[in-house]
Amino acid sequence: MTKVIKNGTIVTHDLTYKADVLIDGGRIVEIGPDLKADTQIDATGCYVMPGGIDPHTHLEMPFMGTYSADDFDSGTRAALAGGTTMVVDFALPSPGQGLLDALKMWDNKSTRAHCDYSFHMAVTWWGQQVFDEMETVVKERGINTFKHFMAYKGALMVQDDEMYASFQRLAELGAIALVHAENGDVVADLSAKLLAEGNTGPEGHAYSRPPQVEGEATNRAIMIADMAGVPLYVVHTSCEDSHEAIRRARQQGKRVWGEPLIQHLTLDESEYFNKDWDHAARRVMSPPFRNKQHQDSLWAGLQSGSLSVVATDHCAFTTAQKRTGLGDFTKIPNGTGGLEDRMPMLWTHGVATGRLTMNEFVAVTSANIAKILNCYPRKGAIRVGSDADIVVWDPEKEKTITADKQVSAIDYNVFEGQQVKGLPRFTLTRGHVAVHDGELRAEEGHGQFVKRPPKGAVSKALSSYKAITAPRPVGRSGIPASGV
Ligand code: DUC
Ligand code: ZN
Ligand code: ZN
Ligand code: ZN
Repeated sequence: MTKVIKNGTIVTHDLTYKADVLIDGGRIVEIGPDLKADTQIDATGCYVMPGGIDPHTHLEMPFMGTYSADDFDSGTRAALAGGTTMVVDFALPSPGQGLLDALKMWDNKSTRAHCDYSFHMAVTWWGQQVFDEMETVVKERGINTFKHFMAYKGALMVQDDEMYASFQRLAELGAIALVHAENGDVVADLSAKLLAEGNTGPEGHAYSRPPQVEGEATNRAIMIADMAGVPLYVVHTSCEDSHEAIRRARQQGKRVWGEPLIQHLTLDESEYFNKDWDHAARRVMSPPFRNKQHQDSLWAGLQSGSLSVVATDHCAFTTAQKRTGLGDFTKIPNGTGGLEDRMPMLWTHGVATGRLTMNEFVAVTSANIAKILNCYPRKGAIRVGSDADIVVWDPEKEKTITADKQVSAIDYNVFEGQQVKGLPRFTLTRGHVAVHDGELRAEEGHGQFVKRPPKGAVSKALSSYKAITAPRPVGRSGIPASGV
């Protein structure tokens, strides 16, 4: 059964033009005028864009004594409802657990996915097993991105020597290092002091994670990545302090990318001072929301290209789950939703305000992500041969965001009451019409795993220092970092 999308304007990261799109077998097979097919999708008045890719989600993740409430069923349905056709989730070994063992758990959870997906692998501890299994993860499983938590002391956090050893291993494998960049030692100390002084409410969360803890960790990660010779992707860049470090590194020729979240672009720290405990706690995430100057910095980064992608860090908890932190902000599960709202919110606050062009919108919601993560042009493109992951975007369609009507399994929405203009009329996942005139017709299990092979070595930044004559460093567990 062939399908054709007719009468729309194709918008990709580099081009805007009128043409029909012919789909067969889940792929785009022809682009041009007057194409015919078995069924027709009317895109009159709409933009035909690559479906969004959210490079940062946590679906059904064990975290802070509970599990995030959206799983691969509700999470990927929410994604499709908002025009996102691929998510990249984090496979998270518990400390001591093997990478391949953790991957099995994520393989099982993801069988329910309604749209395509991939995984990043988290490195939550370091040892011979992790070192060895990394090769299989990269070469056999097609996962080329490994995340390191510089925060969550006593749980997920890795030390600098572990991070350095891991980064060198990734450099050998041609993979990319990801970091959650916050100084976990400082956060732990500030948190303890705040609690001791009686600051137990959600605003304590924001006070315990000032922009400096993020700026410091981002700078440190950039320097360690440079010494190891590995490209670096900084997740949830939320402030100027971190953005500045990324900007500088990029100017120096280093392969460093920054990922602001839609939440940090559109919500600010005043949310934590709301007198309603539930309101504030529902918005507790790490890093926390910042002030207007930091928001302006993030928008400027997207405009100038110093920041590359917009994600959600979708990690949704119900109000009941959040309430485990009543009386102690350090026990509020960290995370907010956003999968369904990222595209409409970014369009409304970015494109409709003139801050981003439509092509830049496509770049930061799909094409750049696909390029960095190495699944372009299968994803992130409207090209012959690309997967038919397409959103038919109606710039005139409006709604008010409300938890009552959302797909996500939680009982509130951090964007509650926001008016958005610009929504999917149709969303196609590998040719299957999952959103039809705004109505959701997703299919459980339709989603497939997307392999992302390593890109290979990158050329060295001209200005970067490399300790060529120094002895090869040894990881904390005594593993020679050279990999032999
Ligand atoms: N931050 C969150 O808010 N939740 C999940 C993990 C993270 O880093
Ligand atoms: Zn994180
Ligand atoms: Zn995250
Ligand atoms: Zn189908």
